[in-house]
Amino acid sequence: MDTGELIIAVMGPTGSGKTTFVNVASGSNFLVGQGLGSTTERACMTGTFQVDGRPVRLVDTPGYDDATRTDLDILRTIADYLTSAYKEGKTLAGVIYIHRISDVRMSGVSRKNFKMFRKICGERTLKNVVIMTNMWGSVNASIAEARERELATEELCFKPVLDAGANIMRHHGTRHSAHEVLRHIVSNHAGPVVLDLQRELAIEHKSLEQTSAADACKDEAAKEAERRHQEELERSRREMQGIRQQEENRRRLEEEARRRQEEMARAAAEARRVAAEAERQRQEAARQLQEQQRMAQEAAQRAAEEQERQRQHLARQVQEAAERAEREMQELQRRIQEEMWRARRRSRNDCIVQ
Ligand SMILES: Nc1nc2c(ncn2[C@@H]2O[C@H](COP(=O)(O)OP(=O)(O)O)[C@@H](O)[C@H]2O)c(=O)[nH]1
Ligand SMILES: [Mg+2]
Repeated sequence: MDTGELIIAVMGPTGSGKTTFVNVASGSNFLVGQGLGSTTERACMTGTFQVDGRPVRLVDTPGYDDATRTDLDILRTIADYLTSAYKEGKTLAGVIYIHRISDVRMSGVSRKNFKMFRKICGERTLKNVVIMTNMWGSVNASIAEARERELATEELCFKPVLDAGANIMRHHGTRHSAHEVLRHIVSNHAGPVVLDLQRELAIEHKSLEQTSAADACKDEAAKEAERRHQEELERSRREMQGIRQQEENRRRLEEEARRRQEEMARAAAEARRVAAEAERQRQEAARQLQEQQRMAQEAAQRAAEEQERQRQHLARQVQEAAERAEREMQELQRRIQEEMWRARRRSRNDCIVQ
């Protein structure tokens, strides 16, 4: 059933701006991602709009991201849509793969998305593929141009698909710029494009798991499992390190507390020793003072006794001197008395003689 409509699928990593581009180009109002939980989960087709007089519809698709769903789950969503569209005769005219020029380098998620994209498209459809860079306004122009050159010339980036016929174009966020990109596909259109994934599923009747895209998914899933395992190991290692660190911190704190306790005990013992020494010195000083007082008292007593003794000795001497003087006086008086007697007698005798 060829309705004359050209259907173009838009693919790329989550957050690359697929829904924004689809809305700008078609005037649709699909939900644009603003954070977790607001990404496109199913493939959805816009209404018809005109590019150079040709009816065009765009298919917005979910991107592979590590956060919410498995790669195979997302591939199944895209595959279901593409297969039923193919069976309904809604063949594609081309595919746009979006890459943010603001990305400093192609991250693991970007590479995974691009690898899956290549598996979905296959080699034969690449001339109907446009690698579209956007977000040019978010980065310095010369840096963006250098990145674009690198993306176009690096084997690990877009070089292989560009060599095989794909084109790289810029989108500047406007409807006009979006239509420039679409115009390129519309003007290149030379018949229905059957992607490898559509061929394998709708023509070769393979199961999804048998397709080369699912195969790549399995690789990715194994890598993803390995990556998660490594992350888990790393987390456990960090946790162990954290526990060891905590243990070490606890041990260090305990050691510190023990050291402080010892220091405090030492300081308390020293304080006790100093207090005891001060008490001993105080007692010694008191004892010395008492001793000195006692000695002073004894000396004073001795001095008083000596003084008394000397006073008594003196008094005795004075007494003795007085008694001696008295005796000598009496002796003298007696002698004088005698002399006088003697003199009186002599004088009486003299008178008698005469
Ligand atoms: N600066 C800038 N931001 C954009 C552009 N396109 C999309 N965005 C922003 O990028 C985020 C993801 O956009 P969205 O269209 O949901 O990406 P999707 O996950 O690929 O569909 C949103 O915050 C958009 O506003 C663009 O061209 N320039
Ligand atoms: Mg989206």
